Amino acid sequence: MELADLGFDSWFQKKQEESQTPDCDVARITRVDRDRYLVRNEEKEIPAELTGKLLFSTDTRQGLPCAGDWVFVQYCNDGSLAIIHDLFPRKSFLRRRSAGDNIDFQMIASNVDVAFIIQSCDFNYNLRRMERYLVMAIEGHVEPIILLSKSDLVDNGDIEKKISEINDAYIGVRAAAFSNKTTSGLEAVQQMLEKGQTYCLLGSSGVGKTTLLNHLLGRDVFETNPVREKDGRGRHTTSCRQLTVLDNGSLLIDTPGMREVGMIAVDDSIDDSFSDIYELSRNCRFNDCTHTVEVGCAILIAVQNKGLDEERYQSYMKLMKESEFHQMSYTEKRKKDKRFGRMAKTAMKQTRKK
Ligand SMILES: Nc1nc2c(ncn2[C@@H]2O[C@H](COP(=O)(O)OP(=O)(O)OP(=O)(O)O)[C@@H](O)[C@H]2O)c(=O)[nH]1
Ligand SMILES: [Mg+2]
Ligand SMILES: [Zn+2]
Repeated sequence: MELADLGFDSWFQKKQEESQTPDCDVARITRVDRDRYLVRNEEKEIPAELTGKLLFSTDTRQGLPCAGDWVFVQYCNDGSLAIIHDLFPRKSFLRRRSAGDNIDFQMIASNVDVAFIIQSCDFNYNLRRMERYLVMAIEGHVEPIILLSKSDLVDNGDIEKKISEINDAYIGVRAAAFSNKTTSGLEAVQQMLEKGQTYCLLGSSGVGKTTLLNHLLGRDVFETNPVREKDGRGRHTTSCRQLTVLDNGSLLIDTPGMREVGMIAVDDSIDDSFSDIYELSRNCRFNDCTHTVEVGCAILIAVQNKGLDEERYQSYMKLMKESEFHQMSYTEKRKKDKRFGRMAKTAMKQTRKK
């Protein structure tokens, strides 16, 4: 395998020629699991570590490697360990704002050509959430394609209605439905994948991202888990971001379903520090509960019953508001462009020009 097969194109070659790191090799980050990394080179996939210099010179999270990054490495231990000296500039990226922090971003993946924004046809389908992902892709110069999964759970009329709704709302964005269960529509998805191009699966937990990856691989390589029956919510099965090379030579990054509280994508670390509240929120009656006024809000009930500290609830809501504020600025940007489609089209043209 050559670097080109992993997506190393003339854009990156040029960056390499311009770089100040001549005595290093080049590899691509295939897996990030907290502070552990895997990289892939022409021959194999091996563990990697950051140099202390890189670690301590980076004061933002987005300065650290993410899945899909190209990096400058030196090998040690007979080539069984890579030391990451520096990152290549990113041609494109998927990232989201860290809540409670005005400037830092959490990187999801980089150097992605196409983002598959996946929602299931049943509980998970939601145009507003879809829009957040679309903005994320377009701002990162990534072409979005919308995929509706679990088409087996609804009838054909319903699928057609949803697809035309999406086509009306987001002009110029491709949308298709498929089922991992009946395999209907899977061939069409397969045909979207081109050799040497990088794709990223985005969407809530339980929509079937990893099941799709396993299908495309033709083997059950990665773990999947059933969703909760009453509301179709997933169990956060995939826990790290990982790039896989498919048989047809395309590259696919699977990601953990994003935790969305009240439809706001929040930073994992905040979610982690409020994991008790997060767990409670899974029992709210409505999927898009804002935890402020809703009947059947598990968080409000817990506050009332003194099962959850009122102050803790307030500080959680404060962080949520901040993150919502950031998201709102996206919507405002969008409003400036009268039509989302126009914005999408120009963004994609710019991406192709690069
Ligand atoms: N009916 C139906 N079930 C599906 C389909 N695709 C996936 N599932 C089921 O949905 C559940 C969740 O699938 P996963 O692939 O683990 O979902 P995921 O998006 O990877 O979830 P996270 O890793 O938690 O983000 C599994 O039980 C799958 O068998 C589909 O097309 N139809
Ligand atoms: Mg998964
Ligand atoms: Zn609630």
